[in-house]
Amino acid sequence: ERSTSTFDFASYHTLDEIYNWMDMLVDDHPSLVSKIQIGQSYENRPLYVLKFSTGGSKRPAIWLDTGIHSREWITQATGIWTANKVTTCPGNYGRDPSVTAILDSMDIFFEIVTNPDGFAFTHSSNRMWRKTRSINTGSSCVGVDPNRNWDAGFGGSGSSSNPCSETYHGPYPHSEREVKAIVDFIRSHGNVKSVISIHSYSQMLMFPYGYKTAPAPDHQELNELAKKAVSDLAAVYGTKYTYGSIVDTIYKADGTTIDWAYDNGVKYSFTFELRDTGRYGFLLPSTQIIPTATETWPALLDIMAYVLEH
Ligand code: ING
Ligand code: ZN
Repeated sequence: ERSTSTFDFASYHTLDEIYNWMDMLVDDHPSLVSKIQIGQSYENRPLYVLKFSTGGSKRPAIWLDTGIHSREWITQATGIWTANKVTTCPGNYGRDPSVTAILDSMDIFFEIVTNPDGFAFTHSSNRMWRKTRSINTGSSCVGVDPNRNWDAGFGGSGSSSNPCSETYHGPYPHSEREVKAIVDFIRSHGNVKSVISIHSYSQMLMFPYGYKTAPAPDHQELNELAKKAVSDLAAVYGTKYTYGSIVDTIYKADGTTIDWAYDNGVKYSFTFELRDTGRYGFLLPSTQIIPTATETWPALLDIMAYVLEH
């Protein structure tokens, strides 16, 4: 591959292919996109973030992550399509008025392969791997759930203390390098206004809280924005999403990304569960990559445009 114009967005790709594609994207759009490394994974893979920026310093920022659960392949694939969308006409910076307005005032940080060790393992050994690949002292079971490892209700009943569980919270908050790298990045940046963390599957758009049933102080506002976003998503192909707080919409979940973000001052914190509702689940056919990404785009734009205005 020498150029992003020949990359196959309708197929699932390996980690090496995705990391090579990132370099092509930066090479093709150097005034808009750069690649930063925010840390290293447990197995010492680089943790890369694409930065979309038209200038300034520490502009208000949107954080997006896909693939924190490695088996949720539709999310990394949607991430690739979306990052490309921001740079390629139509609908890109300089052509789409809402993308242009967003990037005239804000930066977007996009971590596409948030759990690279797990992702490599889904290709090499076990397609259904979800967690990190950390070795757990005193257990033969590997990995921590990186969506239970954040310091927001850490260790509660919506997570497991058993290292063999798919929802093992880990030995202490932010024990996972993949999580700590994001915590350190968001803290040191200091001007992140929105965190959007993308999972699959279930077709849901959720906001805090997951660790408690009490509504978030901004519940009503977040609910209205989620309602608009799922409506605009459904307008594309009729795909129905439910929405609401995590605890009301899916289940009690402790130590999640967006609860940590919200409790650390990021008001517009959302999490998507992309297609489908279970027919294929994590094994969503690659024919659905472009339709999934296409319908998700207006929902993402709704959130980003709203953050710009508030
Ligand atoms: N489900 C999510 C999980 O981590 C979720 C649901 C997402 C809860 C975001 C809280 C926040 O259990 C999947 N499929 O990962
Ligand atoms: Zn997930």
